[in-house]
Amino acid sequence: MKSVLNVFVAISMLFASFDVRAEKIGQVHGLDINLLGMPSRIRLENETEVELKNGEFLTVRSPCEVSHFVGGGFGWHVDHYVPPTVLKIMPRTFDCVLTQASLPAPSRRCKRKESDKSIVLIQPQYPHGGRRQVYLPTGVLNLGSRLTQAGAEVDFIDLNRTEFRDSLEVMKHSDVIGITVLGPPYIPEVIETIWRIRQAGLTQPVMVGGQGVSLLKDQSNFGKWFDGLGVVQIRTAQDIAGCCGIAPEKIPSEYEASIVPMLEKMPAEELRAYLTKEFPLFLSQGCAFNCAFCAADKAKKERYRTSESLVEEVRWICKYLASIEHKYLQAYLSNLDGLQTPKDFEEKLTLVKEICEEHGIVPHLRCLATSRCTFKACQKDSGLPKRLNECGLEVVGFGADGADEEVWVRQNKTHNSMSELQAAANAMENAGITVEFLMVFGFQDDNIKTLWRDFKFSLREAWRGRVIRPYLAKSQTPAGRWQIDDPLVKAMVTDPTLLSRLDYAMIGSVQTHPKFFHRMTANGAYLALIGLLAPFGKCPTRPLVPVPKGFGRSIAYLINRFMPFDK
Ligand code: B12
Ligand code: SF4
Repeated sequence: MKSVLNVFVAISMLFASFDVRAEKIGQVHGLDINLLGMPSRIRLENETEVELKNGEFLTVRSPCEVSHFVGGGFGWHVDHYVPPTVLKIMPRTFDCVLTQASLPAPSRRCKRKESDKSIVLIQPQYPHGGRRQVYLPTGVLNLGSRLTQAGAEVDFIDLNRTEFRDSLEVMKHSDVIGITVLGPPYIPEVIETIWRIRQAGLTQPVMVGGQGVSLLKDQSNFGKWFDGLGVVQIRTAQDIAGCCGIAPEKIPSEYEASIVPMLEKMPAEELRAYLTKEFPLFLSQGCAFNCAFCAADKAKKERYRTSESLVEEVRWICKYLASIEHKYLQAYLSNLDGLQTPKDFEEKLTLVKEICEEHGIVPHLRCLATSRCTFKACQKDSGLPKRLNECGLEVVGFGADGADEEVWVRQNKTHNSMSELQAAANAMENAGITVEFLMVFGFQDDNIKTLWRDFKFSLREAWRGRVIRPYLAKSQTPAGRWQIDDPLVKAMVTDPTLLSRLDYAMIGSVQTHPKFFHRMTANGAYLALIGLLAPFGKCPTRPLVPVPKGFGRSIAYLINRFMPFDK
């Protein structure tokens, strides 16, 4: 009888925010009324308000109201709340008296200010063809969690999911607006977004951060591109602190933060959209090598995030996936070279696997790696690939990038060797891991001979069962090789809309491949590879086309609109 009452109470509590008046309740078991990270707010008779975070409990002995936080970063909201399907009844007993008189739910559009600073972080729309790419923006969510931990009230808007005009209200109520730039192709889109924000009459400071702007070789470019928009370029945690008016020591580093505080604020349908397909899982940052064309956080020792932050994040995600009966966790690991620090890599993947197992979830993981470090790691420990595969590692992408020793020397990629590339690929395949070769080719100084060698290599490797990811090299890129005297660089500094042409999936244009014959041959090889391999499922890359200013604009726009996203 008692257990029936408990279940009744549990259900009443979960539905409590739906205008249901609950009866006076006697003794009940403690309930995880916060399951799935939807915090609950209890308002007691004496007007005291208590907020419960995931997994926290409260003994209530007087009448109270219960409301749930449903997210989107917009505040307390009741209407759209979908009760979680999993209900946990904890084995502890509490005295609990609950009455429900329905809190006046503050709307998403009119949030309550609970901390000194309110910040809204924005993921811009996908930059090509007016499309919307819904892909968990781990970087900006990681930042959001850091700021939340520092005491700010952080909202998040993904312009791939929310219309610009619908997000203005939230922006209006924020002290600072932050926009993320993943890479150079996003810069024109971000400039346009900020311009629209200013057009709408919003005057708050806008901070622009993310790897697309924080690692610029020539810092003066930022000022030129964002001139007159009232923005602050963010490169360091100090810059963030300064712009948000938060003491720097209050902001934890990205390595200590989990994205859980931001996930907790998301509405159910947003969580589902992001987490039931592949999402980026932050494990480490940094690569010890220094390839000339690469714009990543390179030439520095790889650094891993803390196990605590990883466990918190993965556990929350697994719990969520289990609750919606989704059986897989599909992640793209952030490592620039997964096998650079093999001990840490295995340790983190083991944690991921263990947590997944606890929740009946199967991990499907992919990462990038260098053949050098993979070869070395496998030589030292031949059982490593098998163990990684058992942890869920299913795909490894090696940067073959030209697959040509002459090109490797020019690109300072001499850690690659043909024999090690093959040995590393074989070691992975023998352990059941799919091998992908990333083929960045068509650099400015490539010639017909090197292009032909790249082409032959790709076909041969695809024939052997490997997946080829061709990309068209962009010899100048703002955070990589960026020679200020180069006319291409000068043109892009003057006209930032050209930066969208730096997308690796885009065919070469006059702005990236100025020599006619070189452009034709490089584009020809790129398109031919995709055309030959894609029908056999051996090439996931799809070409984007540059959008010209005049005639042809609509056609190019349309082509890009229908191109599958590059992941
Ligand atoms: C996952 C991923 C993706 C995902 C998208 C991820 C997403 N939306 O967040 C996908 C697969 C879609 C993707 C696409 C691309 N990517 Co990518 N991607 C990555 C990867 C592997 C992990 C990113 C990550 O989660 N990092 C971990 C988080 C914690 O770090 P973070 O993102 O840098 O965020 C921190 C800071 O930058 C900062 N920050 C971030 N945003 C903001 C915003 C504000 C306001 C502030 C203040 C601070 C701030 O705070 C965060 C920490 O708290 C990185 C490699 C890497 N190791 O970072 C490459 C990387 C970021 N990608 C890169 C590039 C170039 C691209 C493409 C442009 C490639 C292309 N096709 O040309 C495309 C994007 C265009 C397109 N067509 O989609 C480059 C960027 C280089 C550069 N400096 O410009 C990287 C470094 C890869 C590389 N080897 O060069 N990518
Ligand atoms: S291309 Fe790969 S190996 Fe080279 S510096 Fe960049 S991340 Fe490191």
